[in-house]
Amino acid sequence: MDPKKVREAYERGAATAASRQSRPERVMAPILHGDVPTFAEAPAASSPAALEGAGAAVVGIPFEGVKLLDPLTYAPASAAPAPDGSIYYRSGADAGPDAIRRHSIFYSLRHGRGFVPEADPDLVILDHLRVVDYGDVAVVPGDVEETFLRAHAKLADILAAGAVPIVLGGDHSIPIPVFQVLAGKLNGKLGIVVFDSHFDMSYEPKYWAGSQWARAFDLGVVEPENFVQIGLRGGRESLVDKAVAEELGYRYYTMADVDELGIATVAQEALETATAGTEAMYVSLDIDVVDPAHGGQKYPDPAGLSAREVIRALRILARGPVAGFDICCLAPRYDLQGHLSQLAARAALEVIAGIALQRP
Ligand SMILES: [Mn+2]
Repeated sequence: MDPKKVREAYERGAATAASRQSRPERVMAPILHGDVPTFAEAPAASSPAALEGAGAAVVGIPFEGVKLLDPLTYAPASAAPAPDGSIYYRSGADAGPDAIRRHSIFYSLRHGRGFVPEADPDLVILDHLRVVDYGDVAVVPGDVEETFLRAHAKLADILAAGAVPIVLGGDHSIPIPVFQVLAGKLNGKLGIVVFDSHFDMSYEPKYWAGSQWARAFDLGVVEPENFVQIGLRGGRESLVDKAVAEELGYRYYTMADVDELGIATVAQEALETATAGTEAMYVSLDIDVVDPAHGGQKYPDPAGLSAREVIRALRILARGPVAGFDICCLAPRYDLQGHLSQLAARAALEVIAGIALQRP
């Protein structure tokens, strides 16, 4: 066909459609990969140069972690069905970043430019902060060392641009590369606030969702007096972990403490603890701290924080010097209605709002 006639046919077709008031063109959301949009339709940053001027950079670390081979407690991620006798086989945190991004479309920055009235009645995130999505770390399932090397590289790009990493996990090993890279950039100390149902105070294995805080203390810039855990509960805590927590002497709040004091008091105290004499604060949200009524968890432990409590706590903490934030242990395969993924997207938005509020 004559190329000129091809073009004319297309133009006539478009004119006919326009006369019938059909939508003239599709607006494509920025797509990260497959059917996954960028976080809240923020621009995709596909190179370090594209991070320039960003105040917050979302990055996924879809790493399931390393499992211990005890069929009564944990099982290898690749084993399906669970081995005989397994009472605790749930996985799927590697699908967390995609699920959070899909649900974040509800908070598209194109919709209200990041208007978050609860954070502040006049807050419009994009008036203060450039938000970008730096994609995912190319994880290597089962190879924690290589995965963390790759994570280091992407996180270093984000910090070099002066942006705060908003990290979507992955299991609870994924804070390790984040605070390792952060520690290298700081002159002073780093405070850490952890939301979790569990102590996670193992010393070994080296890189594991359970020994991550030992690796934080190893850095030399995280002191127990600036370390806080919120939401511990249930009948699965380890006596060893408790003994270690008391040896270290850091402050932790069980759910019973939260009930007694109220989440606002707990969050305010945590902010003061994590920022006393420190240069910056890292916040880690293991989504299993939220009540499993929402579904979607690797390690559901009933009677956790409500959605309102976790958002309120993050709002208070995000007024502090947040240098990094992660959400981990979402298991989308158990999030049948998507409500926990939605809450995770909302949690990330709340932290970004707090960062925006501190910018001119
Ligand atoms: Mn946990």
